[in-house]
Amino acid sequence: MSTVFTTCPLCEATCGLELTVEGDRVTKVRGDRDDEFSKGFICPKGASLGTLDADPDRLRTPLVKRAGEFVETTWAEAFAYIDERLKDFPDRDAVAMYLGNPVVHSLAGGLYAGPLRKALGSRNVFTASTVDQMPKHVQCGHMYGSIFSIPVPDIDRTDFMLVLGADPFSSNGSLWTVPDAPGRFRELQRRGGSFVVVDPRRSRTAAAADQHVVIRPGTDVFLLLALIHELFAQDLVDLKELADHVTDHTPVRALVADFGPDAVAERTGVAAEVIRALARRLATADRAAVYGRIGTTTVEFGTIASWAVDTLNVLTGNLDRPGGVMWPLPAHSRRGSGRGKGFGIGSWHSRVKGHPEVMGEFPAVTLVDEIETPGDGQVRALFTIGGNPALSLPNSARVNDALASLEFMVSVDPYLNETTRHADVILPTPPPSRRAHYDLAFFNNSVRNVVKYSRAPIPLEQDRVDETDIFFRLATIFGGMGPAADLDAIAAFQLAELKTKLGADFEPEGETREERLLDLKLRTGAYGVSLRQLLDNPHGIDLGPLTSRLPEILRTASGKVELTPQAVVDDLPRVLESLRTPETEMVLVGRRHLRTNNSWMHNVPALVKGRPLCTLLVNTGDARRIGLTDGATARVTSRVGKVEVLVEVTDDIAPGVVSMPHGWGHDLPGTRMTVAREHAGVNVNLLTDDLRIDPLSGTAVLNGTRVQVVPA
Ligand SMILES: Nc1nc2c(c(=O)[nH]1)N[C@H]1C(S)=C(S)[C@@H](COP(=O)(O)OP(=O)(O)OC[C@H]3O[C@@H](n4cnc5c(=O)[nH]c(N)nc54)[C@H](O)[C@@H]3O)O[C@H]1N2
Ligand SMILES: Nc1nc2c(c(=O)[nH]1)N[C@H]1C(S)=C(S)[C@@H](COP(=O)(O)OP(=O)(O)OC[C@H]3O[C@@H](n4cnc5c(=O)[nH]c(N)nc54)[C@H](O)[C@@H]3O)O[C@H]1N2
Ligand code: SF4
Ligand SMILES: [Mo]
Repeated sequence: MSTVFTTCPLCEATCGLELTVEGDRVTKVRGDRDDEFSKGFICPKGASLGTLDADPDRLRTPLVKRAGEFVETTWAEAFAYIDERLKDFPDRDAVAMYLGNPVVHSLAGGLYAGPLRKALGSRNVFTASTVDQMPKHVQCGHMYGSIFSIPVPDIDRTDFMLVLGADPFSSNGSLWTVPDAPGRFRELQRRGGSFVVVDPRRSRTAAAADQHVVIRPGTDVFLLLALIHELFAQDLVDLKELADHVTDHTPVRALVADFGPDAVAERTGVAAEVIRALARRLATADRAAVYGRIGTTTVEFGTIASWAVDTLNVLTGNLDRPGGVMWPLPAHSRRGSGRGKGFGIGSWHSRVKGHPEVMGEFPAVTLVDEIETPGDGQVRALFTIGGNPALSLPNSARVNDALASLEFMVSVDPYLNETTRHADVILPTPPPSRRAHYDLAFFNNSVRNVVKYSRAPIPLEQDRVDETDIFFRLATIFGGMGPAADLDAIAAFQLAELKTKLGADFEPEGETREERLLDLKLRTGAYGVSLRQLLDNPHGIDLGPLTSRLPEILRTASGKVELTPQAVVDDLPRVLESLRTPETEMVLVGRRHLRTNNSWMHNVPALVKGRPLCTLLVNTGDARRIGLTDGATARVTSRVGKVEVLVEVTDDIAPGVVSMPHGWGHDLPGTRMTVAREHAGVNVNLLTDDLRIDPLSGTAVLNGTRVQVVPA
């Protein structure tokens, strides 16, 4: 029996875990009380890591489909088969790739997702970002010149937080790495601060807040613009030390002129007086932070709403200031020069609908168009990497049909699920206990500068292949090097190149290719820490509170924060037009539960036990009017589809709004997820509309879907 420390890869909170390992099994999981960052915090998902890890449905061996049936094969055969089949698709745009959420949670994704995309060389790359946070990347690209420069609330030092469309008490934070978010919010209140939550639902976070502002879904953009309006109207604009680093802020006043509190009150459902008071509270707090998440990004005006969030932070002088919103500085990164080329989209366009490329990818909703539409460049083959588009993309019925029509499909995924059942080859990834961990993505979003590395708690079995090697192998196959290239030789060559580029005069150390790469990045990084130091500190190293990074962080051509990007200015008339269009229908929104993780953790018994989690929340008054009772079944219809779902009647949801979580609907044929099948639930994305997107970012509108609800 041994005790091993690692980081939980299941959500963005990056909690330290203490694992008890007996033989090849994790027999106990606890929060690591000595973890420098999470200090022992753990949630039910992390606590179930041992069961998840040992899930008997988890695939161990590659599967290949022969005459419609999956059969086991060896790794060498699987890779050789993929290499062979790819020869049928000389036009690289015919081969698409979809990268899902777990890719950002692994060392494999962090180091090799980029090279993998590049090696494929197809314009048809899609990721879960365009059903999620892409508006935030685009906004930060426009304002700061870099899509990854997303400022995060400095919750431990703030006095006031305004939270819109996020439920960190359930999601544990997103684009915001904040282990024990509930504890930090409570600590904020204990030291005399407060927080306000804007949400159509009384979420767990809203319930704990000092004030819950109930809003009509999809209308945060109007509320945010009205708050900006009020800062000017009440003479509350004060950029403080920011003034030198921001382009002229005075034009903003005219941009929001039509969005006064009285103009937006009816459409948002938020009284004008509430908006005025909120603006004053935000501006008069010593240190304040505005934070928006899913409810502000997967909506019609996601990019404008995201711009408005940070514009509020700028106009109150809270950007880049302790207690405001700040940029972390990860140990594997370096400081910048403060200037760059800026950001743009549309270097190329999608074949069928002409969508501009954003961050080198197309909107996930248009993957189906590219598969369905014949002609030159039609997508006929697909690689899904850690993604479940069959459940996670809007208009799932259409997605499923499209996946079924592909000539060739490969999935890098540990499960035979709703998506991978369509694959010709499944390459299974090892469980969390068998892999090394370093958070290349989330150290970029964390509320303190921290760094931690852990080796695989249990060594990988001989007959298995690490996900890093799967990615690397696929990249070499895409690159035309065949199914058996010498990965070590290629890695050594690449490491040498990078060494020269970074001007390193030392030999990177480590047991694996990935360790040597990390060591190089770390030792040439901002703090000069080494892999060796991280190995000596299994609970992580605290590099201190966030510090100001202006102007060094900027990559704009002007060397300033661009407060009025042209793309935003050009889209505002569309926002105004929408404000003037009344919206009276019933609308559907999403939610998350502490015990879920998108579509793929419903196979863990402890996480799905008890009352069903996949229910339709209906307001008490609406239920009475429609004739629905608690526990009844409702039929919900939208433009794209129809589902029947269990009803939960509650006052926690606003009138005129219904809420349903995503990631359910596990009753499809041909999958191998025993527990999930028993708790199948219903796929909400049979209702969400693939034709509705935020055009500035290509992001799907998943909140605010118009629906009709009747008893089934
Ligand atoms: N209606 C509605 N739809 C939504 C959302 C919503 O709020 N409402 N949310 C959206 C958001 S924010 C997101 S991020 C997407 C998620 O969309 P996806 O990323 O497409 O879906 P996930 O459910 O996260 O599926 C993850 C897949 O990765 C596999 N997997 C698990 N661990 C690993 C691993 O270590 N390696 C690899 N290679 N694979 C692994 C799982 O088996 C599963 O197949 O869903 C989006 N869809
Ligand atoms: N437990 C758990 N944690 C997760 C996940 C999970 O599936 N389960 N998924 C992970 C992923 S991939 C992501 S992206 C993050 C997301 O993290 P969060 O954004 O915190 O996600 P949610 O918990 O869905 O919270 C969104 C809230 O927005 C509200 N909402 C919906 N529409 C609107 C609107 O138009 N306006 C406003 N103001 N509010 C609205 C919903 O009622 C809900 O309370 O969570 C991550 N963490
Ligand atoms: S909060 Fe997230 S990182 Fe922490 S234990 Fe839970 S799932 Fe893991
Ligand atoms: Mo997400």
